[in-house]
Amino acid sequence: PSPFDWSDPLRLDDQLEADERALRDAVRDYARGALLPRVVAAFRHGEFDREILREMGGLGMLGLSLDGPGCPGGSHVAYGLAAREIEAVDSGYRSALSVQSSLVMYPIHAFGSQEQRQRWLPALAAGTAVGCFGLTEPDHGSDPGGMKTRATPDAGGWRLDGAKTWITNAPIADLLLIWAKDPEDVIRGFLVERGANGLSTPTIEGKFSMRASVTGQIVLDGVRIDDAARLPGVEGLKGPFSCLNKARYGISWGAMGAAEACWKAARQYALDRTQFGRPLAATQLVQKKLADMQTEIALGLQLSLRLGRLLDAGQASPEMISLAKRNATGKALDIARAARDIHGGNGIVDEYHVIRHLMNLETVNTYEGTHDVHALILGRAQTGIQAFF
Ligand code: TGC
Ligand code: FAD
Repeated sequence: PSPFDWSDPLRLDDQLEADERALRDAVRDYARGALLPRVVAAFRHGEFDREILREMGGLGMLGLSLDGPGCPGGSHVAYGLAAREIEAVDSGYRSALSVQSSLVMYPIHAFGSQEQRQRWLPALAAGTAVGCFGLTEPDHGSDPGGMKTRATPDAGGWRLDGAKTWITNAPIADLLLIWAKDPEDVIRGFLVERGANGLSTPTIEGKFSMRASVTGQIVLDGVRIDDAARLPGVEGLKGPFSCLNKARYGISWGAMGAAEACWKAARQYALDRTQFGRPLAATQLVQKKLADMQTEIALGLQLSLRLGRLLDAGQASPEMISLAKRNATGKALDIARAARDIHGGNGIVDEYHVIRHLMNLETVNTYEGTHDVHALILGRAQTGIQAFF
């Protein structure tokens, strides 16, 4: 038999370990069996079911690459494979996985005290506690270093004042990781719990993208916390950026998962739909579009796998992650658009899924560093010239 499989042209499957394949298959069964049947209604009505985090926790998907208390202790590659399967259903569900794992559990694991690890990691890994990551502010998105949120020493603890926006899961989070500047302008991380006086988390309404994910603001109006709620192990921008490295890596797999879903839907549609007396798939223009999708996805997945292996070996750099995040999200957006086009008018209906992926990928291309910000990171790394300002 030919070694060529159209759906896995570069034989990614052969490059995985047996436990990685098993994890991938379990997540795929869950995503297709439990998430796909509810996503159309969730997106239509703009609802995120927090039960999903408990389900992910039950399958050992939260904090997958961490070995802290209650954590599964898998590889970065396993985490990426999970992100790919979940995002093949919806980027919003993968967002929940990314935020909980990379943006909340990872910093507690890497920079938290023993008490913080013991208290939060088991509950976050089980999905019984929901976390969120507050970095972006209304006036500081791509330049988080300019943040205005303040942490002021107050009777042995801290007082937090400021506002965060565009925060995934803020309205439902039990634990809010807030990045704020101290009086010396040093950025520090603080673990704020739901119920704190002066804390509110209004939902952002009117989104046309990521509707199956809840997004909100975080308003901190003199929120008082103990010093024990400060992450002791890190200060400066490298705190939040270290978390972003992990999440951006996962997104590189996830965006390819969404792209694969669009590609396969477009291929099937083109085989089934007849115009001018023959299937759309029998036309040269459509075959070229399918070949482009297949090529970019095969290359993108190889890139993510290579990066995952380097991360597992402790040899990856932020620039490699920028390259992968930027490539995957930009290419996935192009693929989703072409897949929508192949579906004709049906392509704009949610039951065909591609328009939902397309709208979600607009966010994925923007968050965690926009497509252009990652170009500037790569441009700086190869020219030595800072072009942000
Ligand atoms: P710069 O001067 O470059 O660096 C400041 C300090 O940070 C260190 N650093 C990093 N450390 C670890 N990993 C990285 N990737 C790092 N990048 C920088 C750097 O070494 C330096 O340390 P030190 O000790 O020398 O002070 O900082 P800059 O202010 O010039 O940064 C520029 C830029 C554009 C690279 C950066 O600001 C950036 O990446 N902007 C994009 C912002 C962003 O990605 N926001 C994401 C918000 S979270 C989110 O979107 C979650 S969505 C999740 C979901 O729902 O899935
Ligand atoms: P801006 O920074 O204002 O950028 C606008 C445009 O200007 C972009 O095209 C950008 O590329 C361009 N631009 C900016 N600077 C430059 C420059 N120097 N040179 C050239 N072009 C430039 N944040 C969190 O902290 N936590 C979360 O959980 C979170 N979840 C999110 C969920 C959703 C659904 C969305 C949409 C966003 C989320 N974000 C989150 C915020 C996200 O990270 C920011 O939207 C992103 O970093 C971009 O910031 P901005 O929206 O302020 O855009």
